[in-house]
Amino acid sequence: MILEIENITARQILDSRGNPTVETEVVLTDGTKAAASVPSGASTGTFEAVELRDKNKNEFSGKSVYKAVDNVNNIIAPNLIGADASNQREIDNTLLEMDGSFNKSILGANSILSVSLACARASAKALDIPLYKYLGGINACVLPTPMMNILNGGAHANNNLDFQEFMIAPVGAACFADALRAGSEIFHTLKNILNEKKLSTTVGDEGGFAPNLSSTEEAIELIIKAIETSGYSLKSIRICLDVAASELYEKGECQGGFCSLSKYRLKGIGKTFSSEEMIDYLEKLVQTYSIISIEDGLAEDDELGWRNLQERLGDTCQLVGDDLFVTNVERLQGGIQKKLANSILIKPNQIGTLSETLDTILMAQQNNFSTIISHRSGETEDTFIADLAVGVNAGLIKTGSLSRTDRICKYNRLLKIEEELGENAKYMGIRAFKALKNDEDISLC
Ligand code: 2PG
Ligand code: MG
Repeated sequence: MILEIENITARQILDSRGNPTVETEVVLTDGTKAAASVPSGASTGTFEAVELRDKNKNEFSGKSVYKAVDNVNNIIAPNLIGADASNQREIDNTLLEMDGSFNKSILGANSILSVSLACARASAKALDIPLYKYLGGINACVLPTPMMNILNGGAHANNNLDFQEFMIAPVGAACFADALRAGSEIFHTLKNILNEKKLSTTVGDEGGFAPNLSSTEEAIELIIKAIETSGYSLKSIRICLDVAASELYEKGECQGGFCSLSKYRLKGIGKTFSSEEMIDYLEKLVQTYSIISIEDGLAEDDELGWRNLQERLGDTCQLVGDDLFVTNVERLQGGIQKKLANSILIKPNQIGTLSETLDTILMAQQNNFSTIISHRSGETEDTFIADLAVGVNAGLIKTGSLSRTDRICKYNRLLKIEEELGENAKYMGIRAFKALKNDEDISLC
């Protein structure tokens, strides 16, 4: 059966930050219509595929995406009309060939991804199969353990927290719905605690609170208080961090035979660390607070540092490459060979097509890396990543805090999927964190 593409049209819409992004609708000859929109990052990795923006200062501060929209409507669409939308590999290969660059800078990863995802969604709809099942078949059954970002800092907030994300993971929950309930309760308790301390309860880009605090430690201790006050144990709710260290990194420069050392500048706490000192600092945090996951603990360029970090903490903590791997199969392969990390963040718009995203996930899973399907800080109401997480049995998802619909819609989609799978749904809790030795018996309270 061929699911023939009749038409493809893109438009410019706004994301959760009010910035333009691309939405593409695919229409099949049987009348099926489906759309997909793409998110946008703030702390983007240097090696990500290119997000095409018009850079015309007079429109949306240079952020409009009319060119990307035009590329879909006038270059991509004519080449794909008549193609089989369910032949994802062929669709994606055609998109890659049409672009021809190594980083999708010609057509733009935003235009390419919107088409790639819309084709998958249209095919699922035409076949009357839920998207997660279309992507993963009868084996798609694992509901991801959510890593919920309840305190925002770094590039996602205008407070003084150096680290970007302070997350809670309900590893002791019996199912996804219970995990979400725990997250919501802790989020609201944290709000009360911040209120009592006369700290700000306004939220950052991913819906987590963004108060000014004196240190990373203070942020973690507030979260611990919120967990315990909500009646949960620190075994069942664990803390995860995204340092987003590329944002803190100042690479050493060489001039006239003299080289300055690379360093991490933590303005919030007024400290500057070498790579080694940064690792010492992270190790101390892991030991003090039983942190189970650190994303981008070091910068994308600090390869030697990553190797040392993995050697030091790789057996006790999930070490996640985000800017380091940018969902790129070649960068991941290098990272596996060099033993740089034990986990990868998966953001489809970092690489630009669904097929390439699936290739990277497969390589990670075959090499015992945990996979975390992730949103971007600028999101839309599109819930594709929720279905993707279940479709590939990723085990983990990162899609923000417990407020704002751009984040919550993904959680709500997962609730529905869990309901639909019924007894066949599996929630792995702590076992999704492959790097940890999970012999503990953990229940929620
Ligand atoms: C990250 C992401 C998502 P951004 O660093 O992991 O949380 O942020 O989309 O800004 O890159
Ligand atoms: Mg990150």
